[in-house]
Amino acid sequence: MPYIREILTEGHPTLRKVAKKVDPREIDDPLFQQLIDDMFETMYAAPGVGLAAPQVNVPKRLFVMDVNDDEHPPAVVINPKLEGLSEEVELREGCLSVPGMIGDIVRFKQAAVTGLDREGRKLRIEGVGLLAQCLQHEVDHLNGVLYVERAKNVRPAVSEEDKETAEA
Ligand code: GNR
Ligand code: NI
Repeated sequence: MPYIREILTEGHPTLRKVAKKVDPREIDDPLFQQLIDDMFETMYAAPGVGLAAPQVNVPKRLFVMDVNDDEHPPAVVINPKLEGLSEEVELREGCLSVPGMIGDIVRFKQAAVTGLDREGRKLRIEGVGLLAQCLQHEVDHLNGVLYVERAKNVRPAVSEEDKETAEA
């Protein structure tokens, strides 16, 4: 059964480390499949739209996401490679590992990742808006980067709109 894991917060060293590539042979290991299930469970409970493995203290290159739109079902991406596909825009962003805060950050408006799915098959996800933002945010986590070090005007989430960004 999946369980909710503890989400690390800013200051924990795992969040600042470059995560290790997943050996594709590990993907069908029941413990690895359990990790994926637990990451979804943890992300939905938070709630959040994405969660990277280092946030649950697993320094491996994978993340889960569910941006809740019709075109993009929930996904897990293993060993992602990011492509920026457009100009950059400034966006408001939050992170479960920096609770209650938001900031303004420059991101590609459109982006894609390629990688492997939970069965070890190749996958590509491309999109704009929150999906593109989330892809970039999660890949940053795998490189030991928190948005707060690249964002401007990091501040407590006060308005309802800010809180939505901070929480989901
Ligand atoms: O839930 C989340 N919401 C969010 C909002 C704007 C930009 C990025 C994100 S990702 C965040 C979840 C999280 O911290 N993933 O690592
Ligand atoms: Ni985050």
